[in-house]
Amino acid sequence: MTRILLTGFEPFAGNKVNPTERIVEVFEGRHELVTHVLHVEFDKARTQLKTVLAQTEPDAVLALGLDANSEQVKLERVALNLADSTKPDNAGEQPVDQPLEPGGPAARFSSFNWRRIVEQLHSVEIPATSSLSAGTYVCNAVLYTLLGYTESHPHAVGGFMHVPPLERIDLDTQVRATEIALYELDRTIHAAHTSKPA
Ligand code: PCA
Repeated sequence: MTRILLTGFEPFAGNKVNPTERIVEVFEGRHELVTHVLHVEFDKARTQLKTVLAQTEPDAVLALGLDANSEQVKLERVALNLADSTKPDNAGEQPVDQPLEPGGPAARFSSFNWRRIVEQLHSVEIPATSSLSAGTYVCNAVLYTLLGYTESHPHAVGGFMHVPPLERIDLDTQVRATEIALYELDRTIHAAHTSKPA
C-alpha cells in the first residue's frame, strides 16, 4: 500500500485564512493519505514535518502553502538552504541570511512530476505554472526539509504547491488542483514500483 503525506499551513502574516488548511481538511481521512497542518514557524514547522515523516514514512509528500501575491497555482521546483525573512513568522522569529541546515546542499530539487502536473492543470483550465523559487520564508524551509527526506528515501517523491488566495481561485478549484497533483504523485510511485526488476 502506498502512503502519501499532504500538508498545509495555518494562517500567517495578516492572511486571515490559509486556503491550504481548508484543502487539507477536505482530504482528511482519505484512504492512503496522511494529512497534517503545519505551524508557520521556521523551527516548529520543520520539527512537526520531521516527526510526521518519521512516524508515517510516506512514499510521497505534497506540501501546500499560500502565496498571497500569486494569481495561479505554482509547482515549486527548488528549495534553497536559506532562511531570510522580511516578516516575522507566527512565533515572532525573523531569520536573516541563515542557512536552514549548516553544511547542507545549497539547493534541493523537487522530485515530483511538476511538468505533468502543470499540463494536467492546464487541461482543466486551472491557471498554473512551475516556479524556480519557493521564496526564503517558511514554505521554502518546509520544502527543503521534505526534500531531505526524499533524498534519503530514494523510492519517495516530493514537492510543493503554492496556491493563491481564495478570492483569486476558489476552494473547489484549489481542491481539484490538489487532487490532480496527488493523482500524479501516485502515478509516479506506481510507475517506479512496476519498472523495478522482480
Ligand atoms: N505560505 C508561506 C508560509 C506558510 C504559507 O502558507 C510561504 O510561502 O512561505
